[in-house]
Amino acid sequence: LEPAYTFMIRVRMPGGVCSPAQWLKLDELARAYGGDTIRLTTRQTVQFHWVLKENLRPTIQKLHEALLDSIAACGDVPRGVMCSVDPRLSRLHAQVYEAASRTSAHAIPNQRAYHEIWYGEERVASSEPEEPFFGKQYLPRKFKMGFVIPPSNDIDVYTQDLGFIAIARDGELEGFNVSIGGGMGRTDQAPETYPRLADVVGFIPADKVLAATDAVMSVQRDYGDRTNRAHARFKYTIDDKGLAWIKAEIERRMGFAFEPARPFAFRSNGDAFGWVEGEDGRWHHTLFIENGRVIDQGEKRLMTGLREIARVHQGAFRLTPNQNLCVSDVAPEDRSKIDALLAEYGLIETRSALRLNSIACVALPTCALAMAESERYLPTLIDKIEAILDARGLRDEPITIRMSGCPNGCSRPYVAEIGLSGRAPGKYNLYLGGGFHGQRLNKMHLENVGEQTILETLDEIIGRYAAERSAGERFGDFAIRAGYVPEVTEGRFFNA
Ligand code: SRM
Ligand code: SF4
Repeated sequence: LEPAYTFMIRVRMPGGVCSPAQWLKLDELARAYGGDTIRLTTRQTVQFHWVLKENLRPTIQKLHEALLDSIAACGDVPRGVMCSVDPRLSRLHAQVYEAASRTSAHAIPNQRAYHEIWYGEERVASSEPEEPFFGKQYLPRKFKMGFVIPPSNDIDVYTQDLGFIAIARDGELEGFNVSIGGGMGRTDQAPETYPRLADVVGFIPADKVLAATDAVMSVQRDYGDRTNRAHARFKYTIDDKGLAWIKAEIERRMGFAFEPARPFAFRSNGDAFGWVEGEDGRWHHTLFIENGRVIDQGEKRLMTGLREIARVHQGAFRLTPNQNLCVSDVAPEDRSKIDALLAEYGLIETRSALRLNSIACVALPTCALAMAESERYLPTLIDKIEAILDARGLRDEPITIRMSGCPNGCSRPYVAEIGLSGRAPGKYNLYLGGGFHGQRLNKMHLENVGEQTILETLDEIIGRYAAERSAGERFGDFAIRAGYVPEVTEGRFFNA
């Protein structure tokens, strides 16, 4: 008798957009095979945990019925392509989303093996012995791409291997500033590994996105380190070869030069909660879903509520890079229907600005790499930090806080104003000084500390922040100005 092995399935969902019908399928599969819960991820998609080995094929086949798959959602391939959610900019969003989903379709490996294994397609021995772009093997390591629409940096574009920053005039997309070389992953006690923020290398017209994607990915394919996985991400290829060399090589492969980068400005990397009206007059409601966990719990019946919304909703669902969900494209006359369901299932709540800007990775019990709790612990830690903020009148002050159960950084903790990465059960490194809209790495302030030390430390710093901050000064900026951590200007200096 074989042990009851369980698996995780991650769905490919470019830009986090799915239809209500697709959501109903995801919900059905979660109830049938996924332990009655859906997990929204930091890259705008859905994961099922607890899928028994014998249920893998039925799950993947039923996803297929809903035009969903898990191709390139994991592995050394171009991963799920992200796209800003901001629903207000309807016209621009449609254009940028189209570019993101086209890039996803273009970049994923073009082979039939997935279809043969999971859908039972007949194997044709002579078909495509080698993948046309990747060749005999995939990339040296995972490769992440995202499209962002300023002023929101919700996708944390500087943490992507390849980022496209939309540049528009009068709501019409002109092209993208291209950023390369972001990444969060690092290893404790291995200073040669570090998070790195992407560099903006120039501007390309909108019709050159696929050419740029191929050129950048091929440079990493050909020059990335295939001998050491801890040093194989594109960020290390760039630091080893030099940014100027990499940029010139990309231009050579594209067959044209980047234009100078065009001006843009980010304001935050969080989500806009509640109802907002798009420029096309349709409405969008973003729901806070703590750490992306969709589940029925007591009065708050998220799983059931979203199912009931999907049954009546005529628009789309958009999963956000902050693990939240936007019920989007609601006609004005349908708003009251959605409001009634949100109220009926206990989905309308008031939260502190800290909690609304929080992210935790999955970690225990399903992540085999976890060294400490994350998703199951951050909410209670935030309860305690909220008490500190309340005492200083800072409940509504947005501060970004992100926790990961190990140094890999799946919650992108190294750009948070308060970052925590797990070292051992109950022990975390505390990082401070990240940029509010993801523009600056943070720096370790305390190593391997428990809850009491974290709270005492934050109590002191938050107390000083309340008393001494200058007008509009962000918590991360204050932590640097007050001398708690030095500013990190480059990933290479993160461990210095
Ligand atoms: Fe991640 C590995 C979960 C976003 C950096 N990540 C894992 C695995 C698959 C563990 C494993 O390899 O055995 C985790 C599965 C846990 C579980 O129980 O489900 C896992 N990563 C996640 C998710 C679900 C976290 C979440 O709570 O939302 C995110 C899924 C995103 C998606 O939909 O595709 C997730 N992971 C990220 C991000 C954030 C991002 O991409 O925006 C990062 C940091 C950015 C980056 O890649 O640099 C990230 N995950 C890693 C790494 C470190 C990579 C590195 O360069 O060192 C690993 C480990 C590895 O690859 O060796 C990892
Ligand atoms: Fe697992 Fe570490 Fe990623 Fe958290 S950060 S999901 S613990 S690999």
